[in-house]
Amino acid sequence: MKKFLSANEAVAHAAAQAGCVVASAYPGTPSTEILENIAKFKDTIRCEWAVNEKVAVETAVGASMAGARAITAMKHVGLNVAMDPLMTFTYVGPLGGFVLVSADDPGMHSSQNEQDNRNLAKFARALLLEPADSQEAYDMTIKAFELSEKFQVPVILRLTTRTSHSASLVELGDFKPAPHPLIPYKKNIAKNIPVPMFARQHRLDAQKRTEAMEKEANKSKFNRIIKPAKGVKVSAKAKGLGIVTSAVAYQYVREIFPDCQILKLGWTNPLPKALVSKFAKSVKKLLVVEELDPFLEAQIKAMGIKVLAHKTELNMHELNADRIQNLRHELLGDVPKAKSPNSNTPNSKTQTLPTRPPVLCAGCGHRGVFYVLHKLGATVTGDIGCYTLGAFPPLDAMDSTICMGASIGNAAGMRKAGLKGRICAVLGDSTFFHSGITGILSALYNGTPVTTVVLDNRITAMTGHQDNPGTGKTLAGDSAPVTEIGDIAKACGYKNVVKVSADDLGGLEKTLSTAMDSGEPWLVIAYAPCRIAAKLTKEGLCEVDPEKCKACGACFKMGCPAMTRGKEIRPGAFQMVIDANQCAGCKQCGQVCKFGAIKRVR
Ligand SMILES: Cc1ncc(C[n+]2csc(CCOP(=O)(O)OP(=O)(O)O)c2C)c(N)n1
Ligand code: SF4
Ligand code: SF4
Ligand code: SF4
Repeated sequence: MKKFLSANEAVAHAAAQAGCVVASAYPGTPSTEILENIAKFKDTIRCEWAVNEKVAVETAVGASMAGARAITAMKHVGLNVAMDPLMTFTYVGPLGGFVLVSADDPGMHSSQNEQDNRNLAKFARALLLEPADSQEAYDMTIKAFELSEKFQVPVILRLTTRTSHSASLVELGDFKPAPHPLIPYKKNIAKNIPVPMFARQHRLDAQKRTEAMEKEANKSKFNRIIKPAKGVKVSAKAKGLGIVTSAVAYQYVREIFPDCQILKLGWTNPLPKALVSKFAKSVKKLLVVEELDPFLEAQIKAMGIKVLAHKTELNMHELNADRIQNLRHELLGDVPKAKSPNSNTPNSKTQTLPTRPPVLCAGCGHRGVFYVLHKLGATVTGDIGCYTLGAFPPLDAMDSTICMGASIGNAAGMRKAGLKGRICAVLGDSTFFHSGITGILSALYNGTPVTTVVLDNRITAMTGHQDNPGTGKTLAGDSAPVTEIGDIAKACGYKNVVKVSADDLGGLEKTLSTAMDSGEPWLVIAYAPCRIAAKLTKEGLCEVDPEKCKACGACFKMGCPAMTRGKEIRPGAFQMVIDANQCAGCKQCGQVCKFGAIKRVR
């Protein structure tokens, strides 16, 4: 059976085919659809959204320790959150096959950094597989469960945005999803409790295991030498050039260097050194082409093998065929320079195209909070979610964004450092559950007077509206207990816990100014459901009365995309007109207009 699948979908199919029993993940682009697609196999796989990546990994670890095949998935930065259990689980080792999918984001299409998680796989002494397309994602995931059980090692499958989200034909073979039989569980404290006397032995075992894995990597079908196809004319300048490559970089190399020998690596940690040496000896010159860090190149050079140097920058941002063509132009000079390097690097010529900056949706409840924080002149430590868009003009109300959950610690640190004035931490409900609770607890415990605003829209909006402990629903659509953020804050010991409608600008201004000026810790819940998730995009409609609009421009400071410029009634002064197709009728703009020009008409 053949299906047209993205690599994310292929991983889900493979997990089902391999008999995976438990899947736990936390959403994050580009990995989110992996669990969403695994959920389609809920008859055979128990799957759930965890509150963060650490818990997701710990759940999969528990399932593996109980003898079941388990999978977990996350975006690259999610692995930072999950490194603690992973680093020790590589010592303890799985019982049931354990696969962790790390979806990296070269070029930062939707991330705050582009870390190359191959480094983390090596650091953790995990086995690393790097598919170059959906078929490989499928084949490697199935094999990953086997390898994990054979070597008792966590296997990391590293996807990137390009592979995660592009679709190609996948041969699924005899596709019959069924749970793999459990490996019988036996209590074994020497294995599962790495106190120092056991952990020292685990460390030695990990070394031996790495050597055994390397032996097998040298023979693996995922690592293979590819000769130029029959009939391909070998350019005189390309003769004797061999290229080592992996993952999606292989696709660009195959396109631009069809006349060269290629060592395509799919199993990259531990590195199949014998195979690399053999390949290096068979060619006159060796080039390494890989996306992001010189992960393979540094190890190959450390083996004493000479690698061709070049000036073309490859170790930053996403690769593409044009960048590899420029590399060939530099090294061989037998192709022209790419005319328009279709890349997303900051200096790319494509940047001359007009950009359309991302904005909060019309009627989004986050808008009013940022409008008010700007008005109150607060220093705002932000977090990651749709609300990060509050940083941009005209709202211009965020000073920092580091990583999920960082807002509260950042605000506390600023306060401790003696920064004067109003300071406020802002984060979403999903982020609060992910890693905000520890932040408020710490601020309270240490008596730091931080005001924290939780933008409670009852959904994980930014990654595509996933459920979380506040929504009352699980991934499978079953009902779940609703966790109230205010109850958590009160249980932590907060005296000042207030819930305000995020659409009520007056109420927000009063509450936030009182909170920030009080010298005490406050938790303010700004509540308004995400209009897209709750399908409230046509809840109502507001209109501007042209007789009353004085073109003062105040409402434009809200940056709602439903607002457009109307008639110019004085030079440079435009009336506001509401686009009826976009307006959600939230009435926020009406609260800003001093002339009563904006009315809700429906
Ligand atoms: C460690 C980590 N995991 C996952 C993500 C992906 N991600 C970005 S924002 C976000 C959550 C957004 O939900 P919420 O805080 O409720 O804000 P909303 O988008 O709903 O406004 C997630 C999961 C990330 N950036 N970092
Ligand atoms: S998706 Fe929801 S939370 Fe995100 S900007 Fe739109 S309305 Fe706001
Ligand atoms: S705030 Fe009122 S008067 Fe000013 S531009 Fe907007 S609608 Fe017109
Ligand atoms: S009421 Fe105003 S702020 Fe709300 S969606 Fe309509 S135009 Fe935008």
